[in-house]
Amino acid sequence: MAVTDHVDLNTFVEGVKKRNPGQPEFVQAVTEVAEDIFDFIEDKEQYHEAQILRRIAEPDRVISFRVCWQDDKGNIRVQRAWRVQNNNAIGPYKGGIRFHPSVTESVLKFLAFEQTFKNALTGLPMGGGKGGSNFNPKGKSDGEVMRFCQSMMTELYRYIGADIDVPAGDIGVGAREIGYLFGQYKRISNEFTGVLTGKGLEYGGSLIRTEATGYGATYFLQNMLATKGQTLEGKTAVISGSGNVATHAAEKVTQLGGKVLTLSDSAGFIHDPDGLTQEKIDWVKELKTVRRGRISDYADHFTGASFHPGKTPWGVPCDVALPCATQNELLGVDAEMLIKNGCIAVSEGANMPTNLDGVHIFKKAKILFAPGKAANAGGVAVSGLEMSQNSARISWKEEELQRLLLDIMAGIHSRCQEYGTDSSGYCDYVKGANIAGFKKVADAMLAYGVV
Ligand code: NDP
Ligand code: 2IT
Repeated sequence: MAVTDHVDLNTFVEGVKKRNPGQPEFVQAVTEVAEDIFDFIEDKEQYHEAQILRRIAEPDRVISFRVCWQDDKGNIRVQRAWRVQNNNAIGPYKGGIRFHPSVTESVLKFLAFEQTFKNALTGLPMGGGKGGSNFNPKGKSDGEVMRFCQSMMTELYRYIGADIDVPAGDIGVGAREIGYLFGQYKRISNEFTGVLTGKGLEYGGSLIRTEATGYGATYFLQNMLATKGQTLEGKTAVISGSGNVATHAAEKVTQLGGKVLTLSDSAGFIHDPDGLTQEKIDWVKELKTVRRGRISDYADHFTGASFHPGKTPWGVPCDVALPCATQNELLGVDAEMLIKNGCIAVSEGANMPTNLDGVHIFKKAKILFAPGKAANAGGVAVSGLEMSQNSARISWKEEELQRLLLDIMAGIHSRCQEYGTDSSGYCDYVKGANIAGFKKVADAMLAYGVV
């Protein structure tokens, strides 16, 4: 067959920008992936000819809808919500739902795009999707959150299903919200299926799903350190966020002998030079999931700790860092500061927390740097195991699930090494993750022909 014309990286990125105006997060995520994929496919005509990257970077569909709900005072409130179904070449669409005022179509498209590669990396049969709303759960009563979730599911249920699209939690969506969403799905469809993951243990949830993302990001860090003959024992760690991912990363780092110095939320960070203990981490979990308070309270409660309003924690000297809050929370200047202060490894618990400048700086300095699509895949991996358990109507034991999570994270680490290691032995984990994730999805798409 004749070799077809193919565009270069710059033309491709310009095209993505032009077709997605006002969507900087989406353009950023596609650019980062394209930088690596263009190298990889340079001599692989079949991927160019079938326009594979161009197709993965165009969601299968974006469903956009209005969600009306009534607040406790009787006011009618109107939110926007979306489900982005990016790609189902290797399995049903799969990915979380985010409730945060910063949610836009661009944010969800970037997350669904990233999820496609992440899910492929897990080795489990899951496509990529993401959903969410600009609803702000902060300061809302349980009743308000319930009414919002019910109203959202009343529209969303048409587009999802155990073999179609399986949402889960993300920022602002935890056990409480999944309960309300699942309850409404069951009520209006009259079906009890594994349509959501992250469910409560009483109604089809899996053991260790809550812990899986933070634990997985720490296991990935452990795997990276092991390539340098190092462990977490005695290492200082700086962590951002104080939600599901951050608190469980802090727990695992502490269990493995590391000393966690910081946590944060959108108002600032706390610095505890004595290090977090299990008791302190449990206190934060209770603060965030039951009392729904602010991390600044930590500094009032524990002596020796300080609160730094409006700041991120990257200036605190550390051996390892785990950004676990949100996208673009670690900038080029922060990356430089971390390196200057002697940080040797960064494992992204959040999705795209490091901006493009920061990624380039980490790569250039050749420190151990794990992108979110590899490091935080433990969460969706255990979601995949929850789907399997639901289909088989069984529940696996905790030891079995712990072993599977460790195995899956080690598997992702070796897939990154396979595609990311250069002749000098340096592993570019970003490149490795992008290529390994791309290859699996791309080869399935090639098999389907033009669809
Ligand atoms: P949570 O809602 O449990 O916690 C989010 C944390 O991040 C809170 O401390 C929150 O602070 C902070 N945060 C949120 N938005 C911002 C912002 N714009 N600026 C500063 N801080 C912010 O969410 P998760 O822990 O579940 O998610 C954290 C990250 O991990 C996200 O990037 C998510 O996509 C990713 N992730 C989550 C997975 C999961 O299984 N839950 C799986 C894989 C990735 P505040 O309370 O002030 O808003
Ligand atoms: O970003 C993510 O991987 C998640 N929020 C978890 C998705 C899932 O389906 O468990």
